[in-house]
Formats: sequence, C-alpha cells, structure tokens
Amino acid sequence: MEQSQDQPWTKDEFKQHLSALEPRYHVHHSFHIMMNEGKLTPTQIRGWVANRFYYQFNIPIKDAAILSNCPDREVRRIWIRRLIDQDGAEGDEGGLEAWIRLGIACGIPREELTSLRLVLPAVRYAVDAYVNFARTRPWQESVCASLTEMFAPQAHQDRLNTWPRHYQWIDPSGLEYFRSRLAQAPRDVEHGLALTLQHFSTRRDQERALDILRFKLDVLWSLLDAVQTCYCGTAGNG
Ligand code: AHQ
Repeated sequence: MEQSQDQPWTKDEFKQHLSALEPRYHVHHSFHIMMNEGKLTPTQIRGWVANRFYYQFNIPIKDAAILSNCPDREVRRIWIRRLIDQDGAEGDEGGLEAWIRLGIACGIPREELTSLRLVLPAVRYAVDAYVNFARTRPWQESVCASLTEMFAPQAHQDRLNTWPRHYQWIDPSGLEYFRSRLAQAPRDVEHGLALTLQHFSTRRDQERALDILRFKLDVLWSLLDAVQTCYCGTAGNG
C-alpha cells in the first residue's frame, strides 16, 4: 500500500533515510580523494590540519552548548563523555592535544596551530555556523547534527591506511587522533542515533532531521571547499 506523505517512517526506514545522505559526506570531496590518493603536498596537508583544528577546537564548545540546552540528566551524563574525550582528563591528554600532535608531526608548531592564525575566513564561518546552531537550536536538533559521524569511521580508517604509505614525512605517532576515533565515534553515534530516532517521531520531524543532517554535511563540505580553493587553487567537486 502506498505510504501517505504524513505517515511517520519506521525507525529502520528513518535510519535508512539518514544513511542515504552518505554521498554528501566530505570523504567524497575532491580534496579528501586527493588526500587518500597521496596527491597532496606537505603545504596542502598542513593547510587541512590547521583549518580542521578550528573544527576540532570547537567540538567540545559545541557539545557544552548541547549540555547547557539539555534538561535531561540521563542524556547529559552520557553526552559529557564527548567533552572529556576532546579536552582530556587525568592521565588522558584528549583529542585536542592529539590533533596538536598531528600538527607537530606535519610540521606545524604548537603555537602556530593553536593561535588559529591559519584558519580561513570561510572555515571560521562554517564552523561558527555549527556552534551557533548548537547554541540556539533545541538540544535534540544538535544531537541529530552530530550524526554525520555515522560515516566517519571509514574516513579515519582510510587515513590510517593511506597516510603512512603516501606521506612518509609525517611521523606515524601523529595519527593517534584517527586511531582514537575508531572506537569513540561508533560509541557516540550509537547514543546520538538512538536519541534522534526517539525524539524525531512525526514525519514532519523526521524530514526536519534530514534537513539538519544536510546542513551539517554542508558545514563539512564547505570547510574542504575553502581549504581546496586556498591550497589547491580550485573549488571542490560541487
Ligand atoms: O573528530 C571528529 C569528531 O570528534 C566529531 C564529533 C562529531 C560532531 O559532534 O559533529 N563529528 C565529528 C567529526 C570528527 N572528525 C571528522 C573527520 O572527518 O575526521 C568527521 C566529523 C563528522 O563526521 O562530523
């Protein structure tokens, strides 16, 4: 029987619609493809690391905004793990420090990376749009926006598989951040997806969830557009 346009999708159907947005994920951006094919120069790699640091730097700020908007203690006590993963805790330097070490391994001194001097205007604009979204939208919408990470484990694995071969000038110890996300991202996605499937229950809400994920996919895509335009002299693959 033809499903009516306002009939909610089942959870499986909803998850399939979210996953169907994968082709818009930034691993398919020409900059990322060139990266995995070993075609980037040290300057282009450093440009990506320095600009992606602005995204990484803002992840815990974004997650703190979600916590501040969320009245549900059960959600907060799990979501707070994300801040600790990035900011670190006793005995664990955390993801931001690991990304700084990636920068040092690629030849970017700690102070130069953390000064944010290398961050491009369009990267700042895209990342700030994501943080402001998390500050101003209901926490459930920001949880949904984090689900681009459904597609991230393959991105991290690709880097671990290709950088040591293609970029032998980078000390492999600098790749620790990618290794750390192989376990953390699926754990985070399991929680974020369960919340999204639970809180976006009408068909209208579910369609809104797809719009939110498209917005976040555009944030990641436009970050690479800016890096490619600046460091490769060409726009992305549209
Ligand atoms: O390292 C990444 C990370 O910690 C997060 C958190 C999550 C969010 O809350 O939006 N998204 C995300 C992502 C990370 N790394 C990106 C990459 O390609 O290395 C992928 C990115 C994402 O898919 O949103």
